[in-house]
Amino acid sequence: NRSSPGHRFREALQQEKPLQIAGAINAYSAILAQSAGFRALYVSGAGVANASFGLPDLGITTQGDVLEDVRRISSATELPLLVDADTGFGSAFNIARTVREMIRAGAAGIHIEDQVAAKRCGHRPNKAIVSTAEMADRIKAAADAKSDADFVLMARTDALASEGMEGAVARSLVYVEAGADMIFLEAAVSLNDYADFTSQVSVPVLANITEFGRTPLFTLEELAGVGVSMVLYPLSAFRAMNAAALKVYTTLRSQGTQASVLSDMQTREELYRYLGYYEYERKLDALFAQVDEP
Ligand code: PYR
Repeated sequence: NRSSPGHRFREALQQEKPLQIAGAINAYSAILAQSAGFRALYVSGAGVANASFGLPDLGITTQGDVLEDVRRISSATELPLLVDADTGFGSAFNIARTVREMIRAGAAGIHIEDQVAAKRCGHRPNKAIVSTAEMADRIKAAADAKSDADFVLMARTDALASEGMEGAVARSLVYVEAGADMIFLEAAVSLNDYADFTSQVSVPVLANITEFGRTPLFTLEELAGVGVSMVLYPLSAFRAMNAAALKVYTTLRSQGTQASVLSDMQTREELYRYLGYYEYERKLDALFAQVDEP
């Protein structure tokens, strides 16, 4: 489908090499990221859990929780959205439903990972993964449910930590065979890891450049040099927003005024500009022009 979000994601992948994918924690962040020039956005599972529910990224949020955020974000932007679907939110029929509902919610693609359902953040210790066969079944169920051939089905492997490069490559080849269009290699620790991986896996590969995790903050140029096709920044803006918010809250409590932190704030004028506020207001004025009473 040439106009589908999945098709637009694949177009973006052709236009930008590697494709930078920005995490958008909510609809307004999506507007900001779009205005900064990104061609694709990301809905992070950790982000949904942390920001929308105040919960850790431990597989606690549900399919419906993520879908609600996807609907809100996809409504606010033209950009294609890659969505974190954790382990698919259940067994085969649940995974099929995840794919159908994600398409309906406006997602361009999802990634499903090979961790056990009681998943952990990809950059934390003691992750456990399911068998290659079980993960292949997840991918087959998802691929079979695609109503749009362009919808992107990405398999994420967390195998590097427990099975090393050999395991991660062997698994990924099986996942591609099962229907994965792209691979997310989670928690690589060196550029050599990516070079090694991309030389053996022929589909587009995503690098997750999340801060304070196991992967160093490799630059776009470095990642381009080792065959990476997509570079993800899932929570970068969110972390900055959180630090700014805490500073404002503590300043209000300690100083009784926000005067000293005004420079950390986006102004009302800027907010209105990104929202197109004045156009809405003009429309309102035109629609409900003052009619003089007789
Ligand atoms: C997350 O942001 O939740 C990822 O899995 C990358």
